[in-house]
Amino acid sequence: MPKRYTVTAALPYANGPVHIGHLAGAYLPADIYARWLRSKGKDVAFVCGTDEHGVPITIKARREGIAPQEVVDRYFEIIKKSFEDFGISFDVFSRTSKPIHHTTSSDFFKTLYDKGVFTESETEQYFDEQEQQFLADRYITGTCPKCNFDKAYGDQCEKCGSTLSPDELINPVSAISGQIPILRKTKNWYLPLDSIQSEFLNDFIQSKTNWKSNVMGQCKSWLKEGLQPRAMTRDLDWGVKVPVESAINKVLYVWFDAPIGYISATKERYPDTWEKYWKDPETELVHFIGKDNIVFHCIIFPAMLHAHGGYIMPTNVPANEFLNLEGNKISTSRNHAIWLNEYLVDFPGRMDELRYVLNSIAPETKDADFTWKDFQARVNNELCSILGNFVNRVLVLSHKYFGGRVQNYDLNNPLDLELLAEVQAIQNNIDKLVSEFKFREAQFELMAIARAGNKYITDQEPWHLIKTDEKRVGEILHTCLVLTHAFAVSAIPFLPFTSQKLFHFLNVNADSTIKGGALLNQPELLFQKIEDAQIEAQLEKLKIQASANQIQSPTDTVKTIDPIKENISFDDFAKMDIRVATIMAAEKVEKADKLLKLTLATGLDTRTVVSGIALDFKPEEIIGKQVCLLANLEPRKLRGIESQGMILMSEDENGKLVFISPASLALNGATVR
Ligand code: B3M
Ligand code: ZN
Repeated sequence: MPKRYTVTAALPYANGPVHIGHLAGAYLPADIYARWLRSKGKDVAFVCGTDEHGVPITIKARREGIAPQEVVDRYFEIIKKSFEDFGISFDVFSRTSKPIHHTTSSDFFKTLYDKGVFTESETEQYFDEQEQQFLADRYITGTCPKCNFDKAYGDQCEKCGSTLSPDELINPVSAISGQIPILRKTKNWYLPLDSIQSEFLNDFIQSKTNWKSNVMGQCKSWLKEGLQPRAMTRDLDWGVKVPVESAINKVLYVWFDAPIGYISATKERYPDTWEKYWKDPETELVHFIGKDNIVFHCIIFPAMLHAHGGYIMPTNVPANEFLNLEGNKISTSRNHAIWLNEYLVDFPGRMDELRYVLNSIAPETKDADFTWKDFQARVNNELCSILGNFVNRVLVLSHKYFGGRVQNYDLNNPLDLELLAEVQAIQNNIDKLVSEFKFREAQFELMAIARAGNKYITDQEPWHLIKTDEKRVGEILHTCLVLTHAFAVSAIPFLPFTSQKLFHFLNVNADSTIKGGALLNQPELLFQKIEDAQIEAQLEKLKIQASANQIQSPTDTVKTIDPIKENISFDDFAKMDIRVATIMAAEKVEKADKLLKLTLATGLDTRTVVSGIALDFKPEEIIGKQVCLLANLEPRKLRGIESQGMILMSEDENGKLVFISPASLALNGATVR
């Protein structure tokens, strides 16, 4: 039995809030595991924090005209609060911009450097002269040499799926400035993954017999292809400075410093004892991540730790697949997501409901789909009708018949002993499943306790028996209370808020038992039904988010050109009534960063249109502008304002919006065709 556990959850990038996909993918399973270990009395360090380096953060800052530090300060707070709100029980939630992390990761690099681990190599990299910076692979676009798609990225073609390097692109363009980049020489330090593979990684991965098959599959395919040396430094000015004198304007590769962030966070929280969590062979190290992070945690980080020496290796990396939303990929850039902070505005206090549903459908072995209808069904049919109903009946009857006093239970009654033995068996099974990272099945088993209780009370019918055998009713309710307590104990990792409420109703804590003569507290309803109207409102909200985004630049992706849609008839086209109109007034929509409320003179009427252009235009700069308006688009409410039509927009190469306007003054109301 290991002495202690270090449990990590992927450090989220501090360039946006967190959504249900993040929660289901890494943070919820990690929290379930950490809470379960603690409930078994284990020594656990559950560490996380924000990943505050990397190119996307610098791009976002540039687009918003602020410093990267401001971006990460903003999202650190939002992300931290979401996790706290949902009861993610980190022992520390740090950030990689903290000095302790800069020192820790810089020292780590220096150790490898001094040991001669890195190979130095001078290469030619694309450099954007206008922006005076080297370009990360993702920020160079050009034509794919394999399929001719003209918006391939420097690291990958999204059309044919080939892995590329920037020098393979035909006609490369900087995605930051739109300029043609030049090649410039630069020196970087490489981790020789090829030699570390033969010397260590092959055996390391081979020895992992209990890793999930989705994780093992990816690892084996990387190793089979053969690893290549990978640069651990980058030409950038945002990040941890490379601690080598000749390195000017270079920082550590974000994937070098980020995993060291787990170590820095542990150091911050346990300055005197952190080493036992990272260096004692009796500690188990478990990383919870999404599938896109597998190579970094299973191959590159272990290679770094091995090259450094003195550290333990991950015991397991139970990575999850992806969660989709209403049948489509969750997308930050298209705003197709349920943001945790927004969920709590719409469903205040209902954290366990989301935890429950996300864990019920967790993408443990394959991608899964969250739908609002399914959310409603699971909350109403499982949490309300089974668990809530059972607990309510037990507590209400205990108060009604016995004034909330627990009656004495006859331990010799075989019927009830059988039930409690069944519960014990279920609890053992839950432990087994959690220890194997099968949280979804474990929670299903947890509900088996509630189902067994519900069936028992229905079969026993204490409401009939009370007329003839009060003593027996006391025993039945005592049995139900013992079962409720068992449920509450086993529910701690999954439904922490509910479990607290149950302990309160039962007036005992997790370690004590239900005793005859004890007094219960007054119960309240555990769960409320989710109404159809609430679900419809959420579905409508997703539609609005998507439509407000259709005409607005993605803020965190490089612009790609959409393929031509299917042919339509002229009649289809003629159905659209597009008119010239002039913007007479414009103002920001409160609490919606992206929306402007426009007043348009259409030649026929004056109307209001809500448009998702506020990130690219200030109200004052567009007044008086002639635009094209889709005038017969069905009116729709956006943030409570009725929008009567849609302004036609396009984008420039950087994804900034541009108006589709008449080339010279046209008549308001004139038809566009
Ligand atoms: N920030 C990537 C991600 O959020 C990255 C994880 C770092 S874990 C050390 O997917
Ligand atoms: Zn291609």
